[in-house]
Formats: sequence, structure tokens, C-alpha cells
Amino acid sequence: MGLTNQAISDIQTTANQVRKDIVSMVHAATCGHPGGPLGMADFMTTLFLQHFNLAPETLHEEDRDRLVLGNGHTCAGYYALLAAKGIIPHEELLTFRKFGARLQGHPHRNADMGIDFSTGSLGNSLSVAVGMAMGSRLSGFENRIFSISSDGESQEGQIWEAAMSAAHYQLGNLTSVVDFNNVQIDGHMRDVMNVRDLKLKYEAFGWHAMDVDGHDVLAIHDALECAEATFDKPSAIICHTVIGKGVSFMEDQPGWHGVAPNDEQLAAALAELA
Ligand SMILES: Cc1ncc(C[n+]2csc(CCOP(=O)(O)OP(=O)(O)O)c2C)c(N)n1
Repeated sequence: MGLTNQAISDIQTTANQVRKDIVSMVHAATCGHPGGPLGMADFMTTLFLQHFNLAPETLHEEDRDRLVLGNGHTCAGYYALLAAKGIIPHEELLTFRKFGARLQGHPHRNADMGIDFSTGSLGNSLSVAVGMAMGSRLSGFENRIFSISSDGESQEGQIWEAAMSAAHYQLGNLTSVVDFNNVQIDGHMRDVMNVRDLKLKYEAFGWHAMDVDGHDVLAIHDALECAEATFDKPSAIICHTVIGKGVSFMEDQPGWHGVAPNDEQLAAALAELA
């Protein structure tokens, strides 16, 4: 169906606000992970604004879409989008990682916030999503199940056990999105543990797989539509992103995987995102 120029512009505007929220939240918390969610902001915003049907009015509907954010450490962007969708108050974002707050450093399952699964322990996400997709199909629901994982998470064997199951059970209602930013906690993938061509790997497991520029809103939208039109097998979207995207001094820098910006760095980041 494509996207109108207005829809693309709305996504880009929201993604920019999400990026500002991410750096502000991690700065206020004095700890957290800014790099990953900055890189995923364009994909996540396209998903939340155009595809994932989570909204205040659908929050408690059993057959709404479901999302498992496997790389839970990137949740600052997830929370910013829950605020953008009117599910949590925008002011709540600055409680991120504070003692007693709902917005912890890794997502905690919460029906009132539409958070479908507690994550943070890497490697489980796709297995959980496979279970949800099978459950939805058994219930006769027509919803979609989205699993988001990272390239670092793809080093875990459990991801591939889940991939094998999803193809075996022909889970056409499942989309696995991989944030392929080539960076993990200890450095670049090529130096730590190269996962190589994830599209080929998913295809070898029997999936419909696509490589996508994770900063091209239209390409992301097209890939999600393509996944939605594939019924006989699960779909994988390998999202090629740049960690820290939008803040020049954080881009492609493994050091920004899990460090908070100081006051000066926050000001510089917000100036770039203005
Ligand atoms: C099972 C497990 N082992 C280790 C960790 C610690 N850990 C947190 S983030 C991370 C790096 C994961 O790589 P990736 O998600 O690709 O990093 P990013 O792209 O966000 O920098 C690790 C090892 C964890 N959360 N879970």
C-alpha cells in the first residue's frame, strides 16, 4: 500500500522525539543503554505508528498484536513509544530506572502498559514469541506476533532452536526482527563473534527473510507489509542499523552501548536532534 509523504514525515518527527527522549531518559537515570534504541528508533517508530496495533483502546483486547523485545536493554525507546501512543504519560519517562518506578532498565511484563513479556536475559525472546504465535493460532486470532532481537542475541543457540520450531509449525503470524547494528557489548561483531549473513541463516531454517535498511522508513514499512502478506511461513526482517544513529558522536561506537551521556553530551545530542 505504500506510505503517504505525510505518514513518512509523521514517523520521522516521532522518531526524532523518541531519540530526544532516549538520551534525556538515560541522562536523567545516570545509567542505561542509549546506543541500541537510538539505532532502532526508525524501525520501532514505523512499527508502532503503522503496524503494531497497541493503543489505549486495544490495550486489554486478548487478540491484539503482541511484542517481545528480546534485547530488553534497549527499552528506553520502547517506553518512549508507549508514551507517544498515549499508553503511559510522557512525564513518566524521566522516572526511567528510578527505584520503585514502572520503567525499569529492562521491561517488566505489565498489562496496563501493554508490555507482553519481561526481558533482559538475552536469547529467550524468539522462543517466547513462537509460543505466543502458536497460542494465537490455536485461539483463532488474526493478530501478529513480533519478536525483536539483536545481532548479539543471535549468537545464542536458543534463538536457532526457536527459528527451527517456527518454520516447522509454519507460523505465518510471526515476524522476527533483528537489530543488526554490528555492535555488541564488547565491540564490533566481526571482532567478538561474527554472526555473518542472518538473512541466509533464516532462509536456511525455512523462513521468508528480508534485508532492510533500518533507517529507511518506507523500506521498513514495505518489509512489514510483506511479512503481513506471508501466511505459510514466518518472516524475518534483518534490520541494518547504525548504533547511536542521530547523535554523531555515538554512531557506530560500541562504547555507547551502555553509558549515560553527561550534561555536556546531553546538550550536544539534543542540539543535533533539534
Ligand atoms: C543471557 C545474557 N547474557 C548476557 C547479558 C548481558 N548483556 C546485556 S546487553 C549485551 C550485549 C548484547 O549485544 P547486542 O544486543 O547486539 O548489543 P547492542 O547492539 O545493543 O549494543 C550483553 C552481553 C544479558 N543481558 N543476557
